[in-house]
Amino acid sequence: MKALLLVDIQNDFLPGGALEVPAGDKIIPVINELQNYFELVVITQDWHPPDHKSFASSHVGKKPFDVIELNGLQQTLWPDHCVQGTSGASFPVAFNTNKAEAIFRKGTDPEIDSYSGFYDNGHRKSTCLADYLRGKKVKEVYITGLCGDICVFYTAMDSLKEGFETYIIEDGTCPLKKEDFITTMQVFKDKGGMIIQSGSLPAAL
Ligand code: VGL
Ligand code: ZN
Repeated sequence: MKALLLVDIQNDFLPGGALEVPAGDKIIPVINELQNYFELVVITQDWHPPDHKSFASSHVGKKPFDVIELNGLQQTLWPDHCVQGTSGASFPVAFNTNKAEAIFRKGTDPEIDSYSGFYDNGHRKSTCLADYLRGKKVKEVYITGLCGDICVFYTAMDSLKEGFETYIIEDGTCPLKKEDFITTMQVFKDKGGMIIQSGSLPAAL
């Protein structure tokens, strides 16, 4: 069984959002089309409480993109984004979410960030996404979404660690920083990950 995992496609990561990914909205038609090729579609949603410690606003004298130590981990501070229940945390209207069987929320613990859809950044708590996929007999995981160099990358690395054959569909992702996408994708490939284009999928599946 193959699963399509749609990572953090939320208003705050689109142009005009609190943590906007340049041209992030370009992936939406690609992702809507891609879902036709998969029996199982799963979504992750960044879902922070308003006082999340990954927000610069939670630390006196800090500004977005400063780096601090948080509970033993290095933490980049972000603008407030994907706050539970806000329009920024919602899925864009153009994004078809009807086919998704499950939504895994992450980043809900105010003390720790969670870039991966599988675990928090300290690998301390699991979202049970891996168990869910194994329960559905999934062997191959295809990953798309935002941001390509952060949550897509960390989700893909955990997917490999969990033993899934893991693909990133490049034109179904978009990075916050292009140069970080190049370096992170090399790390992903070195660990056995595969990068493909959406156009090659219908034939490959
Ligand atoms: C993300 C930074 C902070 C992401 C989430 O979805 O890539 N990046 N929270
Ligand atoms: Zn976040």
